[in-house]
Amino acid sequence: MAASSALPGSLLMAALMLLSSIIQAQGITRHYDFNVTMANVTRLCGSKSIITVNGQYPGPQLVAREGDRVVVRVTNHVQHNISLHWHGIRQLRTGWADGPAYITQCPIQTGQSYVYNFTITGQRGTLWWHAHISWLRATVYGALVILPKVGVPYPFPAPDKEVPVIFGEWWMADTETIISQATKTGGAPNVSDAYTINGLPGPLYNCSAKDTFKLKVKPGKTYMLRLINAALNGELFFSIANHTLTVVEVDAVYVKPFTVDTLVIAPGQTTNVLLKTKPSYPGANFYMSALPYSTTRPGTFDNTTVAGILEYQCPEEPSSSPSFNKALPLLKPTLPQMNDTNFVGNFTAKLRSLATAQYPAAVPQSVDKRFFFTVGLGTLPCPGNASTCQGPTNTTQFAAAINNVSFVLPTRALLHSHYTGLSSGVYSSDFPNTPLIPFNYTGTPPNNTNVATGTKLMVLPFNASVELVMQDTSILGTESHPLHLHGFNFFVVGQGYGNYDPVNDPASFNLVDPVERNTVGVPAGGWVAIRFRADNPGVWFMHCHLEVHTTWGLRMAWVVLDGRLPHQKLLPPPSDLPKC
Ligand SMILES: *[C@@H]1O[C@H](CO)[C@@H](O)[C@H](O)[C@H]1NC(C)=O
Ligand SMILES: *[C@@H]1O[C@H](CO)[C@@H](O)[C@H](O)[C@H]1NC(C)=O
Ligand SMILES: *[C@@H]1O[C@H](CO)[C@@H](O)[C@H](O)[C@H]1NC(C)=O
Ligand SMILES: *[C@@H]1O[C@H](CO)[C@@H](O)[C@H](O)[C@H]1NC(C)=O
Ligand SMILES: *[C@@H]1O[C@H](CO)[C@@H](O)[C@H](O)[C@H]1NC(C)=O
Ligand SMILES: *[C@@H]1O[C@H](CO)[C@@H](O)[C@H](O)[C@H]1NC(C)=O
Ligand SMILES: *[C@@H]1O[C@H](CO)[C@@H](O)[C@H](O)[C@H]1NC(C)=O
Ligand SMILES: *[C@@H]1O[C@H](CO)[C@@H](O)[C@H](O)[C@H]1NC(C)=O
Ligand SMILES: *[C@@H]1O[C@H](CO)[C@@H](O)[C@H](O)[C@H]1NC(C)=O
Ligand SMILES: *[C@@H]1O[C@H](CO)[C@@H](O)[C@H](O)[C@H]1NC(C)=O
Ligand SMILES: *[C@@H]1O[C@H](CO)[C@@H](O)[C@H](O)[C@H]1NC(C)=O
Ligand SMILES: *[C@@H]1O[C@H](CO)[C@@H](O)[C@H](O)[C@H]1NC(C)=O
Ligand SMILES: [Cu+2]
Repeated sequence: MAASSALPGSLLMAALMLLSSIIQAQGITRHYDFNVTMANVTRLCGSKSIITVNGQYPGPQLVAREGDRVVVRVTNHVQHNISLHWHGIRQLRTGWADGPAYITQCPIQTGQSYVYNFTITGQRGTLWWHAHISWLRATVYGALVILPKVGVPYPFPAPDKEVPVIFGEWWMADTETIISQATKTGGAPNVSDAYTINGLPGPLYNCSAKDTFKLKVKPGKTYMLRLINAALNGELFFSIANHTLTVVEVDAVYVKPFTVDTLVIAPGQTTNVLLKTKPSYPGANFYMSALPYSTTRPGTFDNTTVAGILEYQCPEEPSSSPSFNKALPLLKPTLPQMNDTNFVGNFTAKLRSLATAQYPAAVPQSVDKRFFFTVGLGTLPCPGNASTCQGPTNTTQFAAAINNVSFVLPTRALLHSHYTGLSSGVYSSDFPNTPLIPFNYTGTPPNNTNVATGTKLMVLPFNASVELVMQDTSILGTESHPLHLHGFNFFVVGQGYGNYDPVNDPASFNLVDPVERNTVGVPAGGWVAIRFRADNPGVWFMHCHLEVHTTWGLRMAWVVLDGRLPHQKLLPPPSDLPKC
């Protein structure tokens, strides 16, 4: 082809590419159709009818780019009420699409549809979506992958392949029966029978070897694992035998890379890691394993181990050949003891924001509103009589609270009540700033462990700079609580063990490059300090992401008021918003 005729063509091509990158920079709309349906799934030699999206378990992966609009039409074909939450999505001014039932919306009832409509602004990485009503997220969850804008590279070497690795929890029995039984007896719900990787329990359980996640890899490559902890109650240690993991991102925010043998991931958290495979065929297979981190009594949590297999493809065999690798030695990782709180503290202390010009850490340097919340367990009078009560004593049931308030879900949605100014009889705006009765939070627990119940919210003016210290308590035992805040990312500026010291501890706060995330573990017997800017008007749920604690009341909500300018106000509700 002559140069003279090629020139206009390539100019046209360049113009088209420029045009498409402009369109891409503004984002496109991604449509998804989510039918909530029942499906029969067999695990551990037992078949069970579960709630799913589109019959898939785990649910479909949602992929978008930073800047895109996501429109998900959810239709409920099952007998249970449902709502879906896009975990970690900021939902700027679109709280109506956030999802927690009775907080930002009424549930989608049988036969109804609701369209979740939101944009992804200033976020890229791994998040996830899950049901946000009762315990339905046990089976209703999936990955939410946010790619960077077109032409924007990762701030680390591009991986050869990206793979979602979602941890879950499997019960042989129906999870709705489990939690309603526990609520009736006041006792702790039955623990799960297995942990899962991408829905598969793996070879260490009875009758489960065929349900094993296998990651087939080639030597000398880099894989990015998008780790998501979708387990209901299990905070997890994760490791791959004879391989290291380089952490590059958590909760859809890049971090300064660091390399570990074992990492910790709490329910609600996501972590992207780079896995470099060995330079040549190693002649072995490797377990990737996860087991729980818990400081509670044995028997009160699922203490089993889930394993998947990292399988190198044999260089002599085509990748489609039957599993040649079966006869090879299988190497297992060494995981910490299940109660190794020091390991968890050391790991979380390594997390740091990138804090570069392109990815700055916008840590609030001054504070307008300061709060101190205790988070932990407590008791309430048992719902049954002493002969049927299965709580911590024969007259008390398990409960959990923030600043002694065990949060009761309303029967109407909080966001709509706030928006319409009809909060009376739905919620009150008197959530306490600090515990009403201070005590030695991590010392001998008080004699009266009963908590108060209520639907109390904390009101924040638009754009307030907030510092919140969350303190674990020793009432019924110290425990790590992964607290998740909807509508915001926050910076983890400090953490420590024992009681928070408001005089001396702030001196060690990191206001330069603290990690930015949406779910943070309040250390067992310790405290964590976070900062965020209340720049997103709406009603935002904050709760422990251990589902058992949320059920017991370890939850509350913030009301962030509208600002004065038009773009600082909550948008009006969509016309199909479910009613209750
Ligand atoms: C959802 O259900 C509708 C009606 O039953 C059907 O037309 C549609 O194809 C389904 N979508 C998916 C993704 O299964
Ligand atoms: C699940 O299995 C039961 C019992 O075999 C059957 O009646 C039902 O139709 C199945 N459900 C689905 C969604 O396949
Ligand atoms: C989603 O929201 C945008 C902005 O409000 C609106 O223009 C669009 O029509 C909505 N899409 C759907 C399917 O509701
Ligand atoms: C929970 O465990 C108890 C004790 O093992 C058992 O009696 C009960 O049936 C279990 N509940 C469910 C829903 O399986
Ligand atoms: C795996 O690690 C063990 C312990 O460090 C070492 O002895 C062994 O040679 C390694 N094997 C492979 C195949 O990398
Ligand atoms: C798990 O807990 C059960 C019940 O308390 C106990 O019998 C078992 O030894 C524990 N297993 C491990 C691996 O800790
Ligand atoms: C952790 O558990 C082990 C084994 O049960 C026990 O020996 C050890 O004292 C526990 N450590 C802590 C810090 O509780
Ligand atoms: C945690 O870090 C401290 C100080 O660096 C070290 O002494 C300790 O051994 C570490 N603990 C664990 C479990 O890694
Ligand atoms: C309840 O517990 C108390 C104190 O532990 C004991 O005296 C009483 O007999 C128990 N009652 C029943 C019905 O188990
Ligand atoms: C709180 O309890 C802890 C653990 O028993 C103890 O070490 C500490 O001295 C107590 N603090 C105060 C202020 O009493
Ligand atoms: C609990 O009650 C006992 C007996 O009344 C009292 O001696 C003790 O100080 C109380 N403990 C606390 C932590 O209030
Ligand atoms: C579904 O939600 C509505 C509205 O809150 C409620 O009235 C109804 O009882 C719920 N249905 C079920 C089956 O839980
Ligand atoms: Cu908790």
